[in-house]
Amino acid sequence: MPYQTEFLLRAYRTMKTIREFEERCVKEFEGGNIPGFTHVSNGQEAVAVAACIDLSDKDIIGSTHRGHGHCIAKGCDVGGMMKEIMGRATGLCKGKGGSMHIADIDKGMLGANAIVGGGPPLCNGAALAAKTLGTKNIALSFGGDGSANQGTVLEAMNMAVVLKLPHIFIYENNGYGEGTAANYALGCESLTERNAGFGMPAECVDGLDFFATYEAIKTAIERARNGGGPTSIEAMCVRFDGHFIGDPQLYRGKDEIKLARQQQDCLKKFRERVIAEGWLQESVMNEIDETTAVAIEQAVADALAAPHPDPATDLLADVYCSY
Ligand SMILES: Cc1ncc(C[n+]2csc(CCOP(=O)(O)OP(=O)(O)O)c2C)c(N)n1
Ligand SMILES: [Mg+2]
Repeated sequence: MPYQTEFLLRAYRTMKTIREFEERCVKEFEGGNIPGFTHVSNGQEAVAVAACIDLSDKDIIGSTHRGHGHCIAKGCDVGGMMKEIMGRATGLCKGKGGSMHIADIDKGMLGANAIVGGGPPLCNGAALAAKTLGTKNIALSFGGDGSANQGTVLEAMNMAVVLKLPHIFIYENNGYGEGTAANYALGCESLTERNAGFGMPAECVDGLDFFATYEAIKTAIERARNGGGPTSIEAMCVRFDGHFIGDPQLYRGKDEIKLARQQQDCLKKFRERVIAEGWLQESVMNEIDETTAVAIEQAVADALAAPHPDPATDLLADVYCSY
């Protein structure tokens, strides 16, 4: 068997946790328990988990506005995340960041980012620090197909090549940037070919296939750790929900979402593959489904019971530094 059982269980458990977390975020948002804007990543779980499963807490990731899955894959506590998203004082960022600003430096999670294309430049910094200090750690930035057209991102890719930085650029191509089709917004045929033009290895993978995505990213991580510089990986994937929760999605085909859930579900594909190969028993994955549902239920109950920040003491705390 090419993969250890513990690895496969961890991959499935993490993907399932993200799915359960995101589906629950939709429900809690609709119930009025989550303030602000929330972007969920259900459908894209395989990419987040394949990218982070081999990283240590000292490796850094930079995320996006659609970052819950990246946080969970990097090891952030789901209880602390749910509290954060609900704006509670005991959340990962004391309830002040919310869905789009979750960060957890102890886990190497540099931050979700409301600025599209904000992660790659920040990760260049983390990668340059790792290279300068000789730590062998790497940085990995996530971005969407839309972010790939941002000037900041193009500049970051060029700089990463010039400085030979241990930085992996992951592009989650879910077909849309807000309501604009990815292939309309891209000025050339292939994002991957364009990224290769910067002078780095660039690969396009089926982001619904955990194993294909994992193998491509594993090679990129090895290259980065061994001084081989950056890599671009475009992972083709599907967004099951709207751009944000509440998006009417009038720009999508009539049955597009229904068909995606039926035919392009990375969790279903993972289950089918591991059962067909005889790598995992179905009953074990069913047990994981049950324990995951219980864990998310608990995270929601705890978050709803958690205190809000106190404006009298917390409003300006951590806003200004004093020297
Ligand atoms: C610099 C900047 N420009 C525009 C926006 C508005 N905006 C938020 S999300 C988004 C689309 C991003 O698309 P993509 O990178 O494909 O990510 P996805 O939402 O599909 O995950 C845009 C344009 C922003 N937040 N920041
Ligand atoms: Mg997109």
